[in-house]
Order: sequence, then structure tokens, then C-alpha cells
Amino acid sequence: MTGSSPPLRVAMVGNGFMGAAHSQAWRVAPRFFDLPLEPRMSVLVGRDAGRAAGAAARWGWAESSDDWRSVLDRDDVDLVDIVTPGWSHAEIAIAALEAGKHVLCEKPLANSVEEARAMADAAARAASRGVFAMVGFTYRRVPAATLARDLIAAGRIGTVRQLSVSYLQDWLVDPLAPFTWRLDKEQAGSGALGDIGAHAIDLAQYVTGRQLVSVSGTLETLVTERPVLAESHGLSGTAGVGTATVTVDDRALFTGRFDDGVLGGFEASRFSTGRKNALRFEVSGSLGALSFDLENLNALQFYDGTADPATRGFSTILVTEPEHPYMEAWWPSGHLIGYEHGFSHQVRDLVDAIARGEQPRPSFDDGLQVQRALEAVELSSQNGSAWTALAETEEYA
Ligand code: SOE
Repeated sequence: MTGSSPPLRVAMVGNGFMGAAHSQAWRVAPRFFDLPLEPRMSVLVGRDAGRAAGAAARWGWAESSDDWRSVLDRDDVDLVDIVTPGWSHAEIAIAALEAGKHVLCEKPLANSVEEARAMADAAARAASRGVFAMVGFTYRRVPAATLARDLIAAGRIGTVRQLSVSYLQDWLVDPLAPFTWRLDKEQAGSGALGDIGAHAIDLAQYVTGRQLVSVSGTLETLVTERPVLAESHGLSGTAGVGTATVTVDDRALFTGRFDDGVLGGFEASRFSTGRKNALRFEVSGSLGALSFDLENLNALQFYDGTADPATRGFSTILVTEPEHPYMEAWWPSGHLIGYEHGFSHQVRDLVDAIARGEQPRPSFDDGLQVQRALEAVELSSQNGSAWTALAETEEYA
């Protein structure tokens, strides 16, 4: 516990699935990590006052509000955590940074490159005053993924030659699954591409330390009309009367060229029957390879090509040792962690960076880079999968 540390008073805007995950992290992180500032769960903001009050009571926020702007006027709020759909990120984040609040914003950063650029510019202005912004690509903080990054940076697989990254889910396989905000371009920006493909892009860039420079892609919508939503539960909900038109992709397939010439293969789909939350990568190098699957998130597969040929093969590293990233704070070796721990690690890293007066990563510039990749894939798909440079997205915006 950090009882004597100065407070970091947090307001969270949004109260859906991500609101629950972030609330848990704000509560748990200071109990397992020694943080230089003590997070206080001050205000939860939701559009519906009754729901916001209920969520605040359940998750442990001191107060609730139905007006995010009023929170920005308060002196007793230091950080705004944005867990709303993409369409509202830019407006809230820019206003919060201008009001002198640090910002944590869910991914993808925005619904367009234009919005993401405005957010990155606001973040740069704020950083010059010691106010910081971070985007929530939380899977960087799964210890096995962080370890993969460390091993690649240490040269353990030699020169990276190829990689493939996929993020596979199946919650839209049923054509009667109702229309939710994630299927509406106005609200979500894009479909599988932005919702889960954004994670794949960020993770690929983070783990390999490289940046995408051009892409060639195809987007596909497999079910174009769905029943309207009666009531939402988790990602989906119950169907009401009437239908709505799906305006985003269900599946995105693309290849991407990195700045050092490496070619990567990417897939993001919500139609991968049987795959629930399978974010996978495999990176192959001149001396070895690494392979990861979020559905088995405590494990990292490592092929050491320098080992004795008689016994070498992919081996499983159980990433639960105190020597592994973040793991010293948790349980004895072999006692597994879960999906939610990445959010606590995100809080730890954010709070540490703010206390040190340093830019937390992934920054809004990192979020802008991913947004440019998303927009380049969309442009490419509209142009018969033509290779499209990320730079072209700035002209397009
Ligand atoms: C739904 O596809 C979803 O909740 C995404 O929105 C999250 O970003 C991802 O982490 C899990 O799946």
C-alpha cells in the first residue's frame, strides 16, 4: 500500500465493460505495486445518472456524475480516464488536457487520423506543461508479451525476418447477434480492424521495435443487417424488433511492410468460430522464434535455434517467475495471472511515468501511428488492396 504517497485523483468517463476493467485496476494496482502516487477513485461519469451512480457504488468510486465537462472544472481531479466509444475520445481528451488533467484513453485512440492528430497535438502542448497522455494498448503489459519484446531487443532470436499477428474472436458468428455500437462506423470508426486489429498492430510494433510504413489490405462485412439491440450485455445483448445496417468490417486481412523492410501478415476477425479472444503473434528470426496466444497468456513459446539440434524445439516458458516483467508483485511461481492484470500493469506504468515527469508509453503519438495504419488499410481496401503508405493517410485526412 502507498498510504503516505501524494494522491492522484482520478475521474473515469464511461461505465461499460472497459469501465469495469479500469476500475478494478485503479483499485488493485496500488495494493500490489508500490506506487509513487496514490490513485483515488474520485468520480465516475456516465451519460445516464442512475446507471453511473450504480456503477460507482459497485466498483468503488466516491462519487458519480452525468456531466464530464463539470469534472474538468474541478481542482480535485488530476487525471481523466476515458473508457467511452471511439467517437467521443477526441473531444473529451483534448478538453481534459487543456484543463490540465493527465489523460488515459482507451484504444483505438480515435475514429480518424484527423482526430488522432488533433489529440496528439494537444498531448504535445500539455506535455510541455508536465501534463501527460497515454493510450490504453493494455496487451503490451501482459508479462509474456513484454518478455517477448525484451528477448527480441536482447537479440535472442537474432535478426527478425518475418512475423504474423492475428486477433480472432467469434462473438458475431450468429447472424442474429444484435447491432451494437461496435458495428456502427459513426460510433466505432471501423469494425474488427479498429477494435481488435489496432491491438495487433500496436503489439507487432511494440514487440519488434519496428514501425509499419505501408500496408495492403482487404476488409469484409459478412453479415450486413442485424436485429436492433434491446438490451446490452457485455459485448453483445438481446435482440429487439427491427434491423439495423452494419456499417463496419467484420474481418480485416492485411500485409504490412515495416520500416526495416520486414513483411508482416495480419488478420482481425469476429467470425473465427471457436476463437474467443485469440490475440496471437509469431516472430521468426535468424537465431530463433517466439510465439504467443492471449488465450494462454501465462505462456510464451521460445525456439532457440542455437541450442543442440538433437534436443531443440519450441519450449514453453511459464511467465510467472519473479524475474519476469511485473510478476514479482503477484503470486509465487506457477500461480497464474489473468486478463485483468494487464490493466493493473498499465496503471502502474502510467502512475510511475507521471510521478517521474516522463512521457508514458504508448503515447498519443503511438496511438496516432496505429490510427494511420488503420486508415491506410481502409484506403487500401477501397483501392483494390493497393499498397498504401501510412503517410498518405495525412493527405486523406
Ligand atoms: C471486443 O472485441 C473487445 O472487448 C475489444 O474492444 C477490446 O479492445 C479487446 O481487448 C477485447 O475485445
